[in-house]
Amino acid sequence: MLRPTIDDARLSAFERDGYIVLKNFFSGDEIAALADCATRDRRLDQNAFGRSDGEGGTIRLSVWNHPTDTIYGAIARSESLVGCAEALLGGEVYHYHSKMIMKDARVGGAWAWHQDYGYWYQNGVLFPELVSAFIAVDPCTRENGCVQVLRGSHRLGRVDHILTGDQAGADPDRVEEIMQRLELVYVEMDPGDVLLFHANTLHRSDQNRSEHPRWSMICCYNAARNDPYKDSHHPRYTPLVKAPDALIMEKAAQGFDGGDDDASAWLAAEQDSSASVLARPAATA
Ligand SMILES: O=C(O)CCC(=O)C(=O)O
Repeated sequence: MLRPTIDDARLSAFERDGYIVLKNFFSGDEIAALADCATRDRRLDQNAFGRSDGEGGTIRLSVWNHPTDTIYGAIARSESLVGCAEALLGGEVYHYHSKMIMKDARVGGAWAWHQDYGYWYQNGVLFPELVSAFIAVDPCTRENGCVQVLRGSHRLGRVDHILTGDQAGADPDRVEEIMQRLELVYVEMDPGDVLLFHANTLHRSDQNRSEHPRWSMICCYNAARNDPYKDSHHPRYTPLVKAPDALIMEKAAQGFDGGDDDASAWLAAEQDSSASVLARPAATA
């Protein structure tokens, strides 16, 4: 299939807005295979953890550092997707981690306004030269809590983040002011669409109170030249071996039954510590 690529117009849009949506990046077959594998994958479920959203809901997600020998790894290593990350970051990238956000119908939690670099800064990453590829597994709508972005917010630089519930969120006073000046965009997506966003783009999403799940897979890439100066729970530079896109359907055909689980691949809740080193706001009387 002919996938969208990063041409000059898209690169300019990304540089101006801090995000870009590539429609129909993954085919109907590929995304159906991903959805099928993910919903049947016991290991994804067993390794999932919850994070309180500070609004009475819980976010459920699974996180892994290295692309595994599965359909998830085939997607994260796919020549097309990695090619987009390279084009946006201007050079070689490596896999920083991937995650599945399982925002289930009626109970899926909200995400507070944040910049990913607000967390990753803590991990010894010196430049905000990272990009996240948010892959819609289900339709993402306003009703089921699609991602919202503040257009152009990547140009603010890094905003201070504080803990709310178990989540790090950007300083709310500052966000309130920023919202007066920047456009709020609800990024509604169809399955197979990909939202690529800059590490300093402010984004959030509402709880899912609808009858429809909103699962998504996010692959995060760091520029190879931006190797963190210290160890953290996410990897330092590790060469990324790109794979032909055709591997996605090959891996889908292998399914998830049997096979060895690489227990070290998954991150436990207590290891996902980018947020927890941040300060809580001072208690008020
Ligand atoms: O899934 C969402 O709605 C947002 C996810 C997100 O912001 C993140 O993983 O950093």
